[in-house]
Amino acid sequence: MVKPIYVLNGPNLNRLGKREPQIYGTTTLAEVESLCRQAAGDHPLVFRQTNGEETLINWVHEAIDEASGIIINPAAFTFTSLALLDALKMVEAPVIELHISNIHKREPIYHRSYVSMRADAVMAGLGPRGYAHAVRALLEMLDG
Ligand code: CA2
Repeated sequence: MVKPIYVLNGPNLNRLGKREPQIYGTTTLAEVESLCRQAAGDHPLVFRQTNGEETLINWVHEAIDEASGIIINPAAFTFTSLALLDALKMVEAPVIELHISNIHKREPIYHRSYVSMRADAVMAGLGPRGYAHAVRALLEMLDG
């Protein structure tokens, strides 16, 4: 049985498309999910968002056994959560860290990502369509 790709989203991303469109665009998270499903084609995909650190960590634990790979936009937990980094270190499958905005173009507090210390690839600044690119990239990593 083919294991699904897990696309996990952190805090405040449920508000995507509803504020700060100059940074994050006008695409909603529901539309991002559709873009991901289109890009995944027949490959199964689990798409989730939470505002809670504990929930995000529990989903990473679930993905250890259940996922073929993870695309994660940890939002603010990127810069704060050693617990999330520790959970991701337990994952053997490929992990792509994704940000809608280019975090390196922003204030210095957005420059140090704990998650990047585990991620196999980091994508930032491609807007909401970056998710579709990330799904295609992950499928290539799984094929290769
Ligand atoms: O660019 C990204 O994808 C971010 O991970 C989004 C996070 C931010 O903390 C990171 O620095 C970069 C969350 C931003 C706040 O949430 C919003 C959601 C929708 C619209 C505006 C803000």
